[in-house]
Amino acid sequence: MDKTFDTRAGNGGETHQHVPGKGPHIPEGHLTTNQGIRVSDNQNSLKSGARGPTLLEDFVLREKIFHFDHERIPERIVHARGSAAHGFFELTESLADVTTADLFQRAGERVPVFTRFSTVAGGAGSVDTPRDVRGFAVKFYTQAGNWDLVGNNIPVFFIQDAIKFPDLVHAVKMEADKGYPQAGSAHDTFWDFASLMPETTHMLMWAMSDRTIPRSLRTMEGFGVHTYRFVNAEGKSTFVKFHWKPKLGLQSLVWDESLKLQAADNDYHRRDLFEAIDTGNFPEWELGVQLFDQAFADGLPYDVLDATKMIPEEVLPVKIVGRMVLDRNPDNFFAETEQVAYCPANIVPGIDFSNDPLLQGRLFSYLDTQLKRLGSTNFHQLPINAPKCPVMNFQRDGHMQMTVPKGRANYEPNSLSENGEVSGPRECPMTGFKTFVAADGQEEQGDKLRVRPDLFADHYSQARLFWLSQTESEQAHIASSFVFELSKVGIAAVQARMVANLRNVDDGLAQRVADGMNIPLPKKNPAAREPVDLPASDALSIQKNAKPMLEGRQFGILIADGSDAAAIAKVKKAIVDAGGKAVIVAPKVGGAKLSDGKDMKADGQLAGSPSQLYDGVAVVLSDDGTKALLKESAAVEWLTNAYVHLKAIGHTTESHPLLKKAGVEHDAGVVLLDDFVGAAGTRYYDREPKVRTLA
Ligand code: HDD
Repeated sequence: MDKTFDTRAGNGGETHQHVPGKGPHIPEGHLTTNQGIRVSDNQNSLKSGARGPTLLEDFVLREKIFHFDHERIPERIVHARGSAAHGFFELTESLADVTTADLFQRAGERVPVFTRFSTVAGGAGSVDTPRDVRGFAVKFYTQAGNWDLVGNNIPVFFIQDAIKFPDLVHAVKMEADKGYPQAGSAHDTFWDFASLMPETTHMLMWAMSDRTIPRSLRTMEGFGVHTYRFVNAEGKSTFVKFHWKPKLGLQSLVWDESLKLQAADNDYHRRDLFEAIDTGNFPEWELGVQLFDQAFADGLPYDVLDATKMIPEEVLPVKIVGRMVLDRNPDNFFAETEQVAYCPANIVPGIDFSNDPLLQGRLFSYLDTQLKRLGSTNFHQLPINAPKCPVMNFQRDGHMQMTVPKGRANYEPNSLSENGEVSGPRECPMTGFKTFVAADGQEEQGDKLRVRPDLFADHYSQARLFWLSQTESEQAHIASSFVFELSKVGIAAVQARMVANLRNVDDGLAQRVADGMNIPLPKKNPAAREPVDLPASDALSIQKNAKPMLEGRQFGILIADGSDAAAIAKVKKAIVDAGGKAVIVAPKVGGAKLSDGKDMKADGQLAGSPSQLYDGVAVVLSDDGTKALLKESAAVEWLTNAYVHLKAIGHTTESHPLLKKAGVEHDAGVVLLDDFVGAAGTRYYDREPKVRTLA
């Protein structure tokens, strides 16, 4: 026999006694195959002699490789990259007068939720901070069944009819021949499609705004987008639009920062969500509703069934009725975040669909895609998808049936009970789901036509409303985003066509975009329907609604050998007391020797912890520390980037030469260390004209 040696972990005893890093999540017991057979050796395949061929009979090896080979399932065609968390929804105000939906009856009651946020265009392994719409999907596990509110962080959509969805998605994803770009709309095919489809214009305005570069998943609004219906006990219907409002307020990145974050931390948003929950800083949103009736809808200058339109809060206030708190990270990314299957058709009694043609198409698409993705009609039995209320019906069998139905009764009605009476689960005419039917029966009647209602042809009024609602700085960001994206388009006719469309939104915007690319201002594209003037809405601006605060934000404190120990402790405490997170950054992760002779460990090494990871920075350097860091490009860039990303900078006077080398000029956001916390809760947008040319 060949000479052999034992390669099993530890001393080669039973592996369950020698699991490295054993923690609460590591299962106890013996290692087995999927058939429950104990495995004696998990390091070596079965061979004929130590240097001989591996044997086909090695079922332990074959099973392990077989299972591994099939670990991946098709990624979502859109929204492939996502991050999710468990939590609860708590009703704060009963809506019993307008809906029978069980979760909206009793104030104070909670239902569990699982919420997944996502980018749209990129693949599952792409980055977290491209310019992109974010998905905001909530599964409510109510006592009356699962309700999925599958929304986005923008209240309108690119297209009006589901029949255009495959075209939109083909255009925005990587180009068919090239396989790039990944996770971005700045390329020919997207803008070709967008410029040919003026109905995209309103959402393009949102997409080019800072809404699509959120600071955190915790600082995004969410919207159900479509008009839905509530139905009450009398069968009366009320239209409803759903809104999520983040407790931390709306916050966005600066475009240059979001680009640099793609290098600094691909998982910036995913990590932020996970760490916030892990440290007990539970993200929270308020749920709001806009409620209205048919007469109100008829009086609006836009159609509430058109998903490219929204109703400004100034026209119809958002009534807050509950809150959602995310307080538990998934235990397993694949089993939960990847296998969760949202579907707008998952709806509960008391809520109903409207005739929005985009929504109607979605009702088919999601169930269909889940079958492809999860491979079985029984995907609803997966723990993350299974309702938390009883499920009883006579649907049977299919791939991967996980339950074992008992008895002969697999049809309804049946009289197979012991006493011979009709038995088993029966319909519930009073409490079951009923589609809303208008009393006059008019709603759903009409000829069979492939047309759109008249008001759908107004593609520009709300795009203009959005533009006029922004601050000067926000308008400059929008114009510059158009310039950035269209500058990546190689077809001159597409650039011109897009600018020609923008002339219907605002001539000034179109001119700025044309100037930014240095192309002539094209003739205005004729509008399908002349836009009307709508009053601006302050609620649509991020900057006008900013909530300066340290809570939920993190701050980098740069130290080096010789830094003042007391000053570090003071600024750190002030940040933490104000609800922020303080992160010590030093040239070496082992730390620095401070003024008091003691060593302080760092949380991050300077070269690997650039300032784009933080909402504001404090520089606590001595003369010697400053001198040493003047030769460190990472330190200079740390400050330059914090400055051009419009962040607060707190500093010691000794740090001045470094600030100077980094090009930092004094303004309201560049302050001495003692004033840092007072300045750190916000960005300094009025600094921007000093640091970059905007369109
Ligand atoms: Fe969609 C996924 C949101 C229109 C077809 N969509 C998906 C997700 C979100 C949205 C958040 C990810 C859910 C998750 O985290 O798993 N989609 C929207 C919104 C829309 C919208 C807010 C417009 C108001 N979607 C839309 C249309 C269609 C689809 C018109 C098709 C006709 N969407 C899908 C899909 C996806 C999806 C292909 C991909 C993966 C999945 O469903 O589960 O079926």
